[in-house]
Amino acid sequence: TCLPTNIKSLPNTSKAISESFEKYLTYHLGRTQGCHSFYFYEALSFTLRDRVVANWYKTWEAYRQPNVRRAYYLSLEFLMGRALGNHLLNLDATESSREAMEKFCLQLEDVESIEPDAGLGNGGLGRLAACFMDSCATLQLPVLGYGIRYEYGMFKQAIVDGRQEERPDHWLRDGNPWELERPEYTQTVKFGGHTEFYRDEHNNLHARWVETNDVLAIPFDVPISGYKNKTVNTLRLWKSSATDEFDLEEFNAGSYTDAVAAKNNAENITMVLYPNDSSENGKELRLKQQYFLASASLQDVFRQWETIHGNNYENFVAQNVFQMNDTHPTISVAEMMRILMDKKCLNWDDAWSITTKTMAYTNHTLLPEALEKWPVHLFESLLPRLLEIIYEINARFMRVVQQKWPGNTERHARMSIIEEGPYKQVRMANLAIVGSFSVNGVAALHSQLLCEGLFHDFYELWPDKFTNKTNGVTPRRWIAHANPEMTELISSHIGEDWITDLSHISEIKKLSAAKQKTFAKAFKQVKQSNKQRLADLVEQLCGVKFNTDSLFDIQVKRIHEYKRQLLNLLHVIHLYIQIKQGNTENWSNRCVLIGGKAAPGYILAKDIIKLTNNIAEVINSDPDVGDKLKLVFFPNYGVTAMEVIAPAADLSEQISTAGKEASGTGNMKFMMNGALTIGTYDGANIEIINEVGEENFFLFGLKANEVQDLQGNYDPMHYINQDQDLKAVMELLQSAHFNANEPGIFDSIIQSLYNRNDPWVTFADFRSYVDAQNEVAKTWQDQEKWGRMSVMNTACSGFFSTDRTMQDYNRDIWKLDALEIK
Ligand code: DL6
Repeated sequence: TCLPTNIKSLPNTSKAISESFEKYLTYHLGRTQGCHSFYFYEALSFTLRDRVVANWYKTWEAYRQPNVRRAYYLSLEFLMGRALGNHLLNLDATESSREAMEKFCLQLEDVESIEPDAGLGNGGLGRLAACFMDSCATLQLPVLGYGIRYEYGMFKQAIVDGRQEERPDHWLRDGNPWELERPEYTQTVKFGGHTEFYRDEHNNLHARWVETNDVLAIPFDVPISGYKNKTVNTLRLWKSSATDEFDLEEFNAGSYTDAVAAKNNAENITMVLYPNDSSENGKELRLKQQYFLASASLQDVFRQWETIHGNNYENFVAQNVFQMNDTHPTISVAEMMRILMDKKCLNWDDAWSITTKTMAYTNHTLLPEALEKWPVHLFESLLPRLLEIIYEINARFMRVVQQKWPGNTERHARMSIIEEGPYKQVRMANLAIVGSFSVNGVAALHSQLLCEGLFHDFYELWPDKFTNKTNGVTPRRWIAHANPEMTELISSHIGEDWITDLSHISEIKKLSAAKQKTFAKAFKQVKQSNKQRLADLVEQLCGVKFNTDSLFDIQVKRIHEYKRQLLNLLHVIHLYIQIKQGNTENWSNRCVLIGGKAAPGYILAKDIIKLTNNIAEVINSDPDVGDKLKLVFFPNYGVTAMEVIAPAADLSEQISTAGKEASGTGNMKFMMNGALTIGTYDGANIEIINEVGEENFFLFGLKANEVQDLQGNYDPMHYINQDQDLKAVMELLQSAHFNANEPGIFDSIIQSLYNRNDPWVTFADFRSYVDAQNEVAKTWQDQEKWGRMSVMNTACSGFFSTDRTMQDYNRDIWKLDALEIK
């Protein structure tokens, strides 16, 4: 053919955008005015997508060159949120699109608000992956994301009678203009069957996996544009689909419908995201999802490799690196071995050398219960060939351990990839560590605790494998997009460089005294206007009026005992008691907002939501309380909600039990947007303190080692007996004041707090938390001081950009060259 290979970039002028918009709406979508507003969003998205296609194509071309080293980010979760606003920002097309929309009497913000969140993740881990993708494109790093195109994303949380109800999130129902189906790159993924051995013409023994149930993996590409550059990276999401072959036996036996129905099993693999963030799922379908992602993605990488290099894998290590996001995709280690040995006919040693030089693993948790293990019997039936390979990896690894620690059977048992016991299990973290050249944690303390605790044995064996890579968040979404007024203000003082190099944001500190003063004043005004935006949303969603002069005190994250929303609630009850007792001299009015989803099977977390709503109802309707205190549970917290919440926060609650939160990234979003943090010495809080100084942070609570020492000696009554405030809070809670018509509903929460084995030691931190909160209230009285501290938080947030995080990964692990797209 003589089709053009040089696709031309399209102009971003408002005229060009409005023409294209009209064309899409009219001719492609066949709609006119009066149609459902989704079509406006769709037409504008197609218009914008057209404007990334040329550069997308060029980026692929550049990455296809023979010597380009590439990284692949393998993740079961990418919590992308909305795409349109992000591309508008990156393409510098916001104002021209706004103008274009006005021609059709549409508000750009209204059109943007129609887009459903791509909620393909649970929380921190998935959102981190999304921020990484953004930073890699902006830094022009050749990184390809591989994930799953879940038909149903993270459930929608409805609050009914104060309780969480889960509603399906069929985000793809109306179509997704941001994806491009690529059926030409479909892969086949095998399940079931058994292994067969055979000899080739040179009498070498090989294995092949036969009589399998095959499933097709169809890729859908999502463009990831860099900020005002020409790089457009790709997030490749796999959808499962049935192969065209029917079960002929069943078909011929007349069970046509059964034969067709069996195909549903294949389609089900990518149907739904598992909504558990910190406990393993243990479900067969989940293991299928993990293998499906690993197999399809690795095959895709080999396909691309072979189109350029044929069957020569000599340089494969030099040009490819895989980053596994938690244990979820770590079956990739065994799958890589299978492909290299069974498909490419390499011997074990060569295959193992390639695998262990290209795989890298990031751990995201310190909770042992979140480390995935899979029953061996599941592997046996679902992935028999992979299990054989894992056994062989383990046998060889155990020889290394035996050599290093001869006869130390306890250590051998701990390090083995296979856990013995009533039923054997495959330990995915052990497989990941053994199969990778790099293992990293996500904050300094987390990485240190991994080496001292969970992964200590492995650290002793391979100390050089372990590093820290402190998390970050992308300043494009979390400042430039979410907080345009603050962006404008900062840029007007220090220029725009900070958007792509956040270390520049510290220049705010160097402004002349006079400029600092005007800056601080304007900064406060911006905060006020963002608070109004949130107050309006809260009123709309919760029916509660937030006074924007009050301190906005915010805790949004997954609901979990270790994150200690309960500690926050105990403090709220304490404040309520103070108000009722008239102890309100020098009072600082507060609006407390708590939001987050609970895993559907996590009953106690769901009770915490109910408790929040019940307390809120009592407080918000008590005329004695008025504006002194408000409490809301913000429903259906997610990425888009955070874009409104973070810019409006005065106080960010990061109050996990020390040693339990791997990093936290919400803390960084709040800090960037000028919130002060009240927090424990945990996760990335520690690095926040290092950057901003303890004088600009409200630190409280036990340190990780103190929490550790307390385990086994924790006596909740000790704290109750010596603290009248805590006693009063618990008495009120136990008196059914907040559940007058629902007796006993909070008994399990109360019991958990009184439990001597409470791993989260909530009572132990109550006093220092309340003291720190009193300090917060006192500081709030001095608005000038608060304002200075607030500016300092933004000015010191430079370290927490994912651009820095990606540069750290790249320097130490990936070693990619940035590629400028011309
Ligand atoms: O690394 C991203 C994010 C951290 O910021 C959180 O501290 C951590 O809890 C989260 N981890 C997970 C995985 N499982 N668990 N628990 O979501 O990762």
